[in-house]
Amino acid sequence: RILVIGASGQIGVELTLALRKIYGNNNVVASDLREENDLLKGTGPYVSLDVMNKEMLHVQVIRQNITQIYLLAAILSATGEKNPNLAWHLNMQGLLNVLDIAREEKIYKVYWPSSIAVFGPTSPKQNCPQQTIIEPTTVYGISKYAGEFWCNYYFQRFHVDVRSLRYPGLISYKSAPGGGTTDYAVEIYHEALEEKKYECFLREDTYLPMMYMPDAIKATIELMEAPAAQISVRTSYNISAMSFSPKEIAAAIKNYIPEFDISYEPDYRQTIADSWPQSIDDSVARKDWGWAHEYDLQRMTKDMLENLRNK
Ligand code: VAH
Repeated sequence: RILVIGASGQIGVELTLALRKIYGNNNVVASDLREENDLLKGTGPYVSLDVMNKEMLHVQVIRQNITQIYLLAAILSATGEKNPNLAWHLNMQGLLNVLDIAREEKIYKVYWPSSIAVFGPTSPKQNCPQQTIIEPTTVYGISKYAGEFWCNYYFQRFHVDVRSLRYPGLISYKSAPGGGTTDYAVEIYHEALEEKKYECFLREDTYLPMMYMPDAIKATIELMEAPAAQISVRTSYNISAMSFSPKEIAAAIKNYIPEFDISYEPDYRQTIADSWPQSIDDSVARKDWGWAHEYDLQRMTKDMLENLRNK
């Protein structure tokens, strides 16, 4: 059975629903510190779980007959800069608790997301490669990069089959994002529909690597289902779909809501965004396990606005 930790978060809700569709509702146990997200209610088992409580986590893994763990609980880049110690402690200890239990209980597979936030100002800005100079300047990026090496260590030393993806900024309509620098790209759709205007916390020309949630979920499932022999990267794979700026996403929205107006008030998150690459080279993931994205900015915008209107 699969345990999803952080199941009520932006990725967790959609990943839990996708996994339940594939493996059966009762075979996917959703868990979070927070209460069950409404979209999950009635779709399968839910347990309250604090990933920082290693003993409780271990009890649940045994009691629920868990054979795979997806660890999504984390503090993201913007929130992390306000709470550096908590971000480091949760992001790092949460992963170490899961990896150690996976080793002890011989868990079949573990998934843990990294992020393009591992890259820093000294990494190439365009087509940032899988391996390059990587000097993160946010606590979130530091914790994700350190986590990548722990994943590789547990694979090499203890043969834990842990797999990871460096997600770009993720955009979705089913559940709210959780304190990231790329959250503007989600907020802008809601505000465009509700207020016909949006005050963006990044400069209009801030290009960032982004991906629509259906592509991120597809990549996660495909990575986890790929034969182990095809996995050549045991830190974390670059994956990418598109890059755009606030100006470009605003223009895409204007095609549907002509009166939509955007203004710009950069805040502390501008410094974080400026430290990241503008585009990512994901050729290793495409070569190793056939990764290919399906959504570009236009197709995502159409889908986002249609679904938010129906909500
Ligand atoms: C964040 N959404 O903004 C996350 C992600 C690349 C961005 O890691 O922190």
